[in-house]
Amino acid sequence: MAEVYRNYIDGKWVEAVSGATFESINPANKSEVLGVFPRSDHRDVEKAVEAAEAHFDRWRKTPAPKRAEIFYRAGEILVRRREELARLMTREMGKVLKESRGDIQEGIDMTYYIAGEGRRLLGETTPAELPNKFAMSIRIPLGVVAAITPWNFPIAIPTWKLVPALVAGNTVVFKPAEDTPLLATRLVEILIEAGLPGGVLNLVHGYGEEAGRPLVRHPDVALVSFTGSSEVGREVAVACAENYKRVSLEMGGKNAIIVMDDASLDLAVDGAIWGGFGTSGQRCTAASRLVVHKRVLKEFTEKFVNRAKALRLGDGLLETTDVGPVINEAQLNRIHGYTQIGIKEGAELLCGGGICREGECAKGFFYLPTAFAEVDSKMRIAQEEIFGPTVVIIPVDDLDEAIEVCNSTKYGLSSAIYTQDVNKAFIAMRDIYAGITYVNASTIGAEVHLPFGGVRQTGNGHREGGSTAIDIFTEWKTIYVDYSGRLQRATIDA
Ligand code: UN1
Repeated sequence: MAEVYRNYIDGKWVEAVSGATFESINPANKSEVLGVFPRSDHRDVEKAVEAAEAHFDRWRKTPAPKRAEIFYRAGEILVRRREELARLMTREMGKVLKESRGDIQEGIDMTYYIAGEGRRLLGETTPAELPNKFAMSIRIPLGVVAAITPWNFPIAIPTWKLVPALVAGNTVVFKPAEDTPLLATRLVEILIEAGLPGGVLNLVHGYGEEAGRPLVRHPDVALVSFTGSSEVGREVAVACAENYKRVSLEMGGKNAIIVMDDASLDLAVDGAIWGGFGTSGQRCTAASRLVVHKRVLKEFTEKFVNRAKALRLGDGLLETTDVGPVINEAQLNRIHGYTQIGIKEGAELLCGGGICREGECAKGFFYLPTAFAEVDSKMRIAQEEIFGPTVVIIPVDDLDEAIEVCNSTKYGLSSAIYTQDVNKAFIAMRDIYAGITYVNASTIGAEVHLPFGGVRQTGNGHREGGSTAIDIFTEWKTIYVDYSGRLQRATIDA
């Protein structure tokens, strides 16, 4: 019997009001149920928002360095439990163990990094234009923050949102993806163990339509921080607009690696394999387009396809596995649907292109690493985010064309160029329109202390991580103190 888990509302572990539940299963082995979770609806959301609202005043008045101490302790617990959590992550989400370890490490890094903000949360002081007057700006929290997170980084991405929101003095209602509720529960348990007071962070499990939607629409939620698909992100933004709510969105990508004719090809192939098939391509930063100079197209393609074909699919817990399963059946079918679209569009299938049902793979949701050649940049497989192990190769004549192709989707998260020519590298850094550009490295591997996010339909102008993380979760307040003891009129008396 799988263990039954609960929501965490106002400092108590509680069932959903309806009593309904859903299961979390192992995508590498459908018959393994990791837990049973409350299938929450608007009633649970209302209780959670009410609790968060009730605790806001005390939490915001707790000195920020004190708030932050909790997160240093949480970081220590994460370090201690890294291996256990990584193994659990691989079972719940599927990615191979070394990537799960990386996910936890990213969560640790973000937790420590943002805990440091407890002793900064910097504002500005600047001279006033009038004598005997003081001017400064400070950051203030917003109130109740809704954090809605995806399944592909079950610990890292929640830390990107929860830690800065809480260190800045907000209270939070956390609605994690329904595919990875167990890891979300573990993270909340760790934060409680570290000393977070009940009600400051509330956890509501469930589906987007039933729990996410009422959370986003709740009038007492001040800010929604969402990571997920562009379709859902648009819906979130529209709902927030109706109530003048703050919203931070981190959505899709169709990231390109440009491979120039002077590139170190082996290095570029390494980057393309890692970026394209790591996490089974289920990263918003995945390298799903390879934009390759025609002079090296044949050699690059050969090397890339040989490597792709040699990747071993399987349970991510096994040392021998290179690529784990995809998250669920719906995604598996969606990915396969794109293979059929690619074939219909006239692209040449080089490898993969099918669901793997052999041996151990029959137990889970496995898709063969897939590559298409002869791809035109306008094809749907070159434009739409597949979120699976599917990579398209687009030939180009020169750097100008490569950059044009790179910039030709509605997204703009990550990008990369492989070249040995410093001039070309700098042109790419200047002209690729994206939130992140790598030179001689793949499109994945963002570090927590730099801004993370994208242009166009990838985001809405915010950046998680970096010094910019705090901007999402605070408002600016400008303060003037006049100590002259008389009426002084700015812009008039000065
Ligand atoms: C995501 O795919 O949603 O740079 C985030 C990377 C990771 C984060 C990815 N550090 O690929």
